Amino acid sequence: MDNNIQDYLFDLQGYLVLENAISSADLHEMNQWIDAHESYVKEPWSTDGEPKKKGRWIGHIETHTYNEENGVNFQSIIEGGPVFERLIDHPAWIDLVKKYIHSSANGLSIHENFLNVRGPGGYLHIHCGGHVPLSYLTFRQNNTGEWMVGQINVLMALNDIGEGDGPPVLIPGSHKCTEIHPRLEVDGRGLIYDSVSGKPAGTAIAMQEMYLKAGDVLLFTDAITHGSAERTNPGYRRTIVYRYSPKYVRERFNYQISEELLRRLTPERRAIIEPNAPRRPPSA
Ligand SMILES: O=C(O)CCC(=O)C(=O)O
Ligand SMILES: [Fe+2]
Repeated sequence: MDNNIQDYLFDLQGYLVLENAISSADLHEMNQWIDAHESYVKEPWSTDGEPKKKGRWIGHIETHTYNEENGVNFQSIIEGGPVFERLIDHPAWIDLVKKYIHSSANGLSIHENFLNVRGPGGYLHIHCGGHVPLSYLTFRQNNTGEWMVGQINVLMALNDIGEGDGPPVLIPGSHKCTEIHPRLEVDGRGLIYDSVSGKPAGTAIAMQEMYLKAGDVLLFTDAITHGSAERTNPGYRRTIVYRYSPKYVRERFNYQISEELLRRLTPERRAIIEPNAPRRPPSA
C-alpha cells in the first residue's frame, strides 16, 4: 500500500491490516510448536499442592492468563526458537513500527510478547480508548503533530479467524475519542479495562469484528478501544501478540532473557530485546 495512504489510514482508524505478512513455512513451524505443547493448553496451570494456580514453565516460557476466559498465554514466546525470533524485526511490519513509535527519538523495545490459544467460550473484555491517561497510550506529539505512538500491538493470526472464532474487535478511530465508551463508564469515570460487566468486548456498541486469514497481521495502537468477541465455534484460536514501545517502556513482567537467546540474537534484534545492556562493575 502507498505510504501516504497507510499513514492516513493508521492516523484515522488507529489500526492497519497487513495481509499475508507471515510466510506459510513460518506459520507451519509455529503451529507445530503449539501442537507439540497441546498438553499445556489442556492443563495450563500447576498448583504444587497450594490453592493458588501457578503458571507452568517450558524452558524460559511461562503459561499465563489475565483472566481465565482469555485462554492461555505463552509468555516470552521469543524464547521458543528461531521462528519466534524472526518476528522481532519482521520485515512486514518493523519499518511501520519504527516510524510510528518514532524510534529515531524514542528507541524501540518490546513491552510484552506472547502466544495465545483460546477455546470455546473464550473472549476479552473491552479496554482502552482515547479517555485513558496511560503514559504509553500517546499517539502524536501534541505541538508538532509528529508520530509518537506509545504502544503498537502486532497481533498475528496463526489460523483463520472468522465469524464465531472469537475475532479481535475494535472501534475504528476511538484512540482519538474523548467521550468514554458507555461500557467503560462507571459513576461518570472512565475505566481502562471493563472489570464489571462480565460481557465479551464483541457485544459492546460500535465494535467491529476484525476477521483475519492465517498469516495476516492486525497492527493497532493500544489506545484504541478494543478486546475480542466470544469464541462460539469449536476448536482454538491461535494468535501471537508482540507489543512494541519506546525503549523507555519497561518489559511488562520483567521476564529475564536467557543467556542462550541473548547470544543468539542478531545485533538488530538484541537492540530491541535489550535496549540498555546491564551495567555492572568489572568484578560482578
Ligand atoms: O485477543 C484479542 O483478540 C485482542 C488482544 C488484545 O487486546 C491486545 O493484544 O491488546
Ligand atoms: Fe488489548
